[in-house]
Amino acid sequence: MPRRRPTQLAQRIISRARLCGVTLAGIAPADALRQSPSHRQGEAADLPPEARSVLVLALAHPAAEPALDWWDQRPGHTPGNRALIRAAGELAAWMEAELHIPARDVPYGIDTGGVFLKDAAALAGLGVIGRNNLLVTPAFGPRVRLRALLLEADLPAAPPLDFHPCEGCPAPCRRACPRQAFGTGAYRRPPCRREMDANEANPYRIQDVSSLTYSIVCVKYCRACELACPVAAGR
Ligand code: B12
Ligand code: SF4
Ligand code: SF4
Repeated sequence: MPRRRPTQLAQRIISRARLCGVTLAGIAPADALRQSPSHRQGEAADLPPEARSVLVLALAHPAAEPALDWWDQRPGHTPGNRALIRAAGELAAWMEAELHIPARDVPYGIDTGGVFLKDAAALAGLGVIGRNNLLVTPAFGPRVRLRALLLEADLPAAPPLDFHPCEGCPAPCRRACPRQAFGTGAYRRPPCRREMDANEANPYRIQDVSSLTYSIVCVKYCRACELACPVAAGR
């Protein structure tokens, strides 16, 4: 294979990610993630030393397709996350075979070796952290879900994003919260967690599209702070 400049290589990887079905992709240096606000808190395991770059994948979860987000007991848990896992697997295989870059899909949970995906996505230039405490992207607002791959290759950092959606916004995201999780200003986890517990206590039964004979039980977790954000809400 002829040697490519890192920028060309990064563009090629991002284009391939879109072919694998993700909506957005971006690359951040692993060292920047090691130093990010959430990773500095020390709740997560250190990134493995061989990781040099982080490829972040985002899948749009528009309000018109709520089922992408419904949580069930099957592997991957939501249709959107299963699509992201599939895309990450295909990309890792392609990178190893075509580019000879070792790539590792990162688990979702922080306690199982995952990374802080919003930090990674902000550093990869996909969006900014909004006043709803979520990644807000220019093209899909906060209505995206994330996954990451660790790459053993140095790739160029994304340029800083000139995007300031919360400036001057009256923050409908914060007023929409049914538990006043933003009552003191910053996001607080305990009230939000109480809402998630209430959602789990009220599961829904839906038809399994892959088999007309079974129905599955799923949880529709609260998305009020996400759906209330006007950024790209028409998509
Ligand atoms: C644990 C978890 C939860 C817990 C606790 C959430 C929390 N924030 O504490 C519970 C169950 C309550 C929860 C709720 C929700 N979650 Co959640 N959650 C996670 C998980 C697994 C880890 C997040 C975490 O622990 N963060 C650490 C805490 C301490 O930090 P934090 O509150 O996020 O705030 C940090 C950042 O904002 C960062 N930061 C702030 N400014 C800046 C600027 C820059 C430049 C950088 C780099 C960083 C940065 O610093 C802060 C302090 O560390 C991630 C997946 C993952 N592996 O990352 C999904 C994740 C964050 N959740 C997600 C979502 C969508 C939700 C919900 C809407 C529920 C739902 N329907 O899915 C709500 C939204 C709540 C909210 N407004 O924040 C998405 C976010 C997508 C997006 N657009 O941002 C993620 C990424 C999962 C996914 N499928 O993609 N979640
Ligand atoms: S509703 Fe406004 S303040 Fe809230 S995240 Fe969206 S742009 Fe920012
Ligand atoms: S997910 Fe629901 S409960 Fe949690 S902060 Fe957002 S609006 Fe509030």
